[in-house]
Amino acid sequence: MNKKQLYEVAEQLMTPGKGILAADESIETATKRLKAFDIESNEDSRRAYRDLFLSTEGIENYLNGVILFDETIKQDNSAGIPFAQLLTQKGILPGIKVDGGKEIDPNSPKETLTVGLVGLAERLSEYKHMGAKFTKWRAVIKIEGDTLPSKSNIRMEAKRLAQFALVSQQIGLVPIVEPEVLHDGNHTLERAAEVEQLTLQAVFEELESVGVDLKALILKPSMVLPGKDAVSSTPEEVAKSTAEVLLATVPKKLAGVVFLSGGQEPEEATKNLGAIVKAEKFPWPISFSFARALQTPALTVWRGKEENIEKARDVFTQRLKQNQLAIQLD
Ligand code: 5MM
Repeated sequence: MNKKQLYEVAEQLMTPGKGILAADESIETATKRLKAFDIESNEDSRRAYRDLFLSTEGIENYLNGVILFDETIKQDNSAGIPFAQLLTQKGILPGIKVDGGKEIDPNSPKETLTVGLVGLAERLSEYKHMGAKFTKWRAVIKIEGDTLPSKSNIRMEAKRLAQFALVSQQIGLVPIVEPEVLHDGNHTLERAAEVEQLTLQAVFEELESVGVDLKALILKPSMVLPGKDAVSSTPEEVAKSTAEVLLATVPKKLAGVVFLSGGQEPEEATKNLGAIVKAEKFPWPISFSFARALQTPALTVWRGKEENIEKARDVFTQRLKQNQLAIQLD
């Protein structure tokens, strides 16, 4: 493993003033997103969906990286340029989601565990040859009353995230670990903070125990939010809780933190991001790695129609600009 190259990629991914686009929805999730606008989901419509965002002019002014999905990294844009090459030409680092989705947790059937460790090293080598510079693995943590998440589920997810990160660094790709604490339910902000803290504690214990180099690792956490069926909190409250949890759990030497949007309204995610960034003086760079909060407004305009592409791309660029403004420190 060439550490210097890993550090350079991690630093490039965290270049101040820009973020990372998560264009890595699995076929199942992409189908759900397209169906919501009556767009049929097939290989070509999913390619057109990716092309809408990735071929938008000027995205390199807002993005350091884009996370792709397996199908997408093997596809071309409408001008016949492979997506990974297109991004590289724009000076944006292409990355790849490498988890294989979820299975039922045998110890706690209401919870899931992320799969994909079998054959991971081989798959990562292939993606590296296709131009990927970084990887991402998502674990899903569900809150239900005081009983979920179970301690064993958090521990198993943390172990798998650590294993993924280790293999990724061994192959020469910078890992992004994404332990997503779901926003679903009616839990309080305090309960969300408690679960986020337990989760991040376990994740960093496992990362350190297998020897992952934190200087070549990026964390993609949830913001600390009350459940979406509970009374919402102000951006200041969200920022205070999120900052407290991160400062208590995330080691200083980490390369950076990029938040997911987690199904918040796009504007809400941006406001919360802006409040978090300004809440404290953090020891690591902070930015965004949104999927829905960047893409949904443009998808609403596009609706799969050629004649709407230009307008949809303007809307996407506006969302990128707003998030860029949110992460600026004055
Ligand atoms: C939580 O989802 C990640 C960030 O997206 P949001 O900003 O919309 O919350 C996202 O990168 C996610 O991991 C991918 O879309 C893959 O998700 P699936 O469910 O398709 O594995």
